[in-house]
Amino acid sequence: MKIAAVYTLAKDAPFKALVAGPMSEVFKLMSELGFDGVEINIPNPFDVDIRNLAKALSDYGLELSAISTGLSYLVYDLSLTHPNEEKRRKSLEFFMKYSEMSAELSNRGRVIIGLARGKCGNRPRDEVSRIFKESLRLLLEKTEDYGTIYLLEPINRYEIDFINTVDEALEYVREFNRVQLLLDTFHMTLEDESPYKAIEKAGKFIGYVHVAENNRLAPGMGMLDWERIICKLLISGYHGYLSIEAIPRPSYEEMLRVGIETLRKYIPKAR
Ligand SMILES: [Mn+2]
Repeated sequence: MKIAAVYTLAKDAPFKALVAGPMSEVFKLMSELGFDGVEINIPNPFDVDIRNLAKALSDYGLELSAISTGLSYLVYDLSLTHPNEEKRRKSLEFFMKYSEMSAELSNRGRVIIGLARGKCGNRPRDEVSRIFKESLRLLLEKTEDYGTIYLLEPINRYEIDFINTVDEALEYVREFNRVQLLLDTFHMTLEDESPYKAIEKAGKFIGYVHVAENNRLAPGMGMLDWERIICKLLISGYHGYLSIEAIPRPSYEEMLRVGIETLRKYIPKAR
């Protein structure tokens, strides 16, 4: 298993469970602490200096673990199921660009579908689900050459009203190749019977994992049993990234340090 943490290039991002700050400082610390990769949360993929990013990753020996996309929803109100067709089209363009970037920066690329799937609001769930499948089909078709893996993340009901549980997400993951499950220990604690059982249920469909405590602080600062979580993941056959997506308290430095120390304790040495 490898360890990453979520970092954003955005200043004053309206989402707080991540690390923000000067890229070279953050990457340097992550590299010193022994992180394998970094997940980058990008509000606007058309507004990124890819060369600079690629250089920073290589300078500090970090791999791009995935690109997260929730800020395209929070900042630009774009989503794959937006009631407004123009916004939907724009969201698809963003996702195509995320996919291109991700293929450029890693050898195929993983792009997260979290909040940017959009919400139901007043619309019936079936209708939103139908639009979502249509958008997914288009996106997969247009990104076939990149081979991007899309990571669909169940998110708790206080943040979005569409695809909250692992069960709900499984419907899409089963139907589409190149769509895998992103399990988030914080969301699973709120929505599923237990995060441990949800991991069992998700089994071979798990493509990526976000880790944070029940209170969304770094692993080691809350109530979850990390030995049990890592053990369940390994039994499911998952050997990919654990990406720390936590509120940077008391500081991002401390959050990263405690997070990686806690996880390392339970990850078998031979990786
Ligand atoms: Mn997450």
